[in-house]
Amino acid sequence: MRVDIVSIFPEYFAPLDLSLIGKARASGTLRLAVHDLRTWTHDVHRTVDDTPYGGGPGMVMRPEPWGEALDALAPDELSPDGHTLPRLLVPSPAGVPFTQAMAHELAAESHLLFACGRYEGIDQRVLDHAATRMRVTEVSLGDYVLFGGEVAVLVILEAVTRLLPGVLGNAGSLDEESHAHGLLEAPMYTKPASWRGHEVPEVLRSGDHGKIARWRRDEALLRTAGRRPDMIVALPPESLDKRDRAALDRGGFPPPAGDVAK
Ligand code: JAH
Repeated sequence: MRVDIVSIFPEYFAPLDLSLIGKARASGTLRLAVHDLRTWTHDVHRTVDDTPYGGGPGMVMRPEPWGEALDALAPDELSPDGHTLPRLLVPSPAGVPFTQAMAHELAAESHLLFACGRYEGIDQRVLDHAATRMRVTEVSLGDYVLFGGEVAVLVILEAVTRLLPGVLGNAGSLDEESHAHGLLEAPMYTKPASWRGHEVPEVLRSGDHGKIARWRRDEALLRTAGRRPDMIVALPPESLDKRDRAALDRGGFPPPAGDVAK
């Protein structure tokens, strides 16, 4: 997979040299380049922002440097290797929610291009113009505001690159993890069996794999019902069998109408 990132703070991406993402880069699984947006400015001050039309606080990123950056990194002509245009991703609090499903979708792309906004964001025409030539997705990690899109790109790339073939050593762990099955995971334990007066649940030490699987399923259901009732409601009804329903029942789910978490 090829990944290009455009930012006014390319130093933010130093962590991408580390750990498993660093290894994926070293092995050639991931071809990643970080670009300074100011490369595509032409004034002495290398200006990237200006005041917003219509007034209001803060500054908006000027369209011209972004236009040149996207022209350079997503050229109209097909490249010699015949690759298609990149998928442009723009982190924004106004984007569509980033999910594990979207991480899988992005892991199947051959080329991702990330545009990191700062200040109050990027002039909308940059995205509107780009959308006439390539797929553009404004993406949000959650309902909070950051200084800019850089940290969001680190998060998205971590979620995506760990899904690339050969990046995770233990492929089995990919389909058992939280969000793969629409439930939060049961708690995990390792040695020692007793630690500071807290014991590992007896069932996990029983060696009865059927009982362990059922216990983990019940814990996953109860945890999800308590912390993420929205995820229980979103489950396809046929994904819950009688024993699942009994577990949720014992956990007092669903709560009586009107009794919503504040
Ligand atoms: C803030 C550009 N949902 C997380 C998120 C993503 C991006 C931004 N904020 C929050 C952001 C300012 C400028 C992007």
